[in-house]
Amino acid sequence: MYRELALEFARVTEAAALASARWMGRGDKNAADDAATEAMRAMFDTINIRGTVVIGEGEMDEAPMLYIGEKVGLGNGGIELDIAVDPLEGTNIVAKGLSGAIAVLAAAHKGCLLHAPDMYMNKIVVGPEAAGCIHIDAPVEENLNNVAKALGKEVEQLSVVILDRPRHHDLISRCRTAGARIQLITDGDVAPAVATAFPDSGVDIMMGIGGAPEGVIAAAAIRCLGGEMQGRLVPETEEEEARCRAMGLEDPRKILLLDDMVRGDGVIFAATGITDGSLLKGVKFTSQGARTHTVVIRGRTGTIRFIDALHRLDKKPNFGRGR
Ligand code: VTB
Ligand code: MG
Ligand code: MG
Repeated sequence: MYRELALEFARVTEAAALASARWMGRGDKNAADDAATEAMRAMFDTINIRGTVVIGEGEMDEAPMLYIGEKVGLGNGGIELDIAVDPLEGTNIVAKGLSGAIAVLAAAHKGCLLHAPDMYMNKIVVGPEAAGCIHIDAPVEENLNNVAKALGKEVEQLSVVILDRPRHHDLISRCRTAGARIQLITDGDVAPAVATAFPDSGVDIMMGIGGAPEGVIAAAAIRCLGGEMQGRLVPETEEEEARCRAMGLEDPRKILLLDDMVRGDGVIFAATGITDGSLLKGVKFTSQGARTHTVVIRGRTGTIRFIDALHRLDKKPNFGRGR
């Protein structure tokens, strides 16, 4: 994977973040999502790659842009890549002006990303220091104890991120009984999953059931960062089970390890904050333009770049608005 692409992909998530940040708190999640998607789509087509969206905004008949199977990039002779996108991860977050929305993508060599269908996935994620200390089927108390030990902390000092949903009632109460601290989030489990790999982020573990596409995107980052993630799809209908089989998973409920979700280290992950979160600051508009905060990670070398960018919107009136 060419290293120049890291900066190109940072531009792509910056554009999506800038576009959707205009919709913060305005109560219109679809407008925020459309703006992000359009800006991301336009910026992709300035890059010399032959990309195929494998995780995107839906199937061809339901999403006008960045649908699964769509080609992105300039095409002519560029490297062939599979791309997973979530132009606005956390539509409700932006609509309400809450924290933790990001624009995010992961790119890998063709065939190296699990084509996760749009269904639920049970996930458990930790950073490098606690890699090897979790098991998705272990009792939650055991995982908490083992992670605390690996991080040199008390269970009472751990911080666990869980989506605030009725389906997590039992998980939440068991974490509380064990004494762990919890951050319940309204939406957006990708950013906190990635944050587990940053010891000063305030997130030690992310667990619970969220989107499968988001699971694979988070797995790309965790793979680059040397953390550990385990997942299990949660097909809820026979049709969903059939979809799992169609994508090559004979047992739809098998445990998915990092290798099953993201193969090889030819991976680039990029995310830009839209609203403030544990990993990234959100977009800020000033008299000078706009400021964005992005992280780009390359699997090959493991280099993590945080990019603090000032965008002169007066010089680029269309930047972040589609083109
Ligand atoms: C999950 C989670 C996402 O939406 O997909 C969630 O992974 C949807 O879950 O980060 P519900 O059906 O319980 O609302 C997000 O939170 C935002 O896209
Ligand atoms: Mg989205
Ligand atoms: Mg999402």
